[in-house]
Amino acid sequence: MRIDAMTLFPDMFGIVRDSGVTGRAHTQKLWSMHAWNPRDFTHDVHRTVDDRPYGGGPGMVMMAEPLEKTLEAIRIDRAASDSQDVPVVLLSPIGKPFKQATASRLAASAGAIFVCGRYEGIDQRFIDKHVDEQWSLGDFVLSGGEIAAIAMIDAAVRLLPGALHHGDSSLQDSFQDSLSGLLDSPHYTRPESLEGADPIPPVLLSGNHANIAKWRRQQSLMVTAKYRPDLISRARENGLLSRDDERFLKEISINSSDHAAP
Ligand code: 4FN
Repeated sequence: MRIDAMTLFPDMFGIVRDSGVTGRAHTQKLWSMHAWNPRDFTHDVHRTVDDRPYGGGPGMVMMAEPLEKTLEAIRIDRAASDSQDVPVVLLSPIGKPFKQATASRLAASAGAIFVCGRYEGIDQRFIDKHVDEQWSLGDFVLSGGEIAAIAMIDAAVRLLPGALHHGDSSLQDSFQDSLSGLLDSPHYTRPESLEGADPIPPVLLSGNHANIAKWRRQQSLMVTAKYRPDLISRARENGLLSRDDERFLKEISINSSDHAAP
């Protein structure tokens, strides 16, 4: 997978290229990261990439031309190596919500070209001509698309085969799509006793792996039902809940309701 990003702050992408799981995957050449600065595709002495909005108003708008030249350079560079065509993705609050399934699709693909906006936004003509998809992380104001792009790249790269050395631990993580669709159970590590904290659930020290698996599943169901009941409904719709799961959910919903027997 090859990721290209158009950004006025290419150094920001060092975070995902060089750290942790994604950094190791990059060293292993499981993916590559190319950050391109539209400022490098200007010709005036000030290296201008923005201008005042037509119609007036506050702030500045990213000009189409430096972005078009950057995109052209990316396409030439991609053609010189793998040549696969990939979508141009704009990170934008009007975009489709980025989900775990979106991360899986990206990870299974040849990559993407991310356009990271700054200032008040981008000349609409560049978007209309060149952008294939718009993705969003959610409804909040960012000062640029970079942090959103970095989050999405992280979510995709960790899914690449071989990215997680401890093979199946991604399968146990929260939100691993369609495997359970449930939140993770709590984790504990040494020391066995911690001042002022409850003891570690004894089942985890029992060495009985069937009981441990059952406890973890029930914890997942409990945490999910409490904090993200929407994910329980979704897991049910996707056929991811067993009859044991349903029995357990019924049990905890009865025990947690306030209706005492008359
Ligand atoms: N943001 C809203 C409405 C209108 C604008 C914004 C906003 C960065 C270039 C876009 C924001 C949030 C989630 C990219 C927000 C995201 C961005 C994202 C983003 C600078 C223009 C801008 C929804 C809060 C009402 C700034 C809300 N996921 N504009 O933040 O790129 O990907």
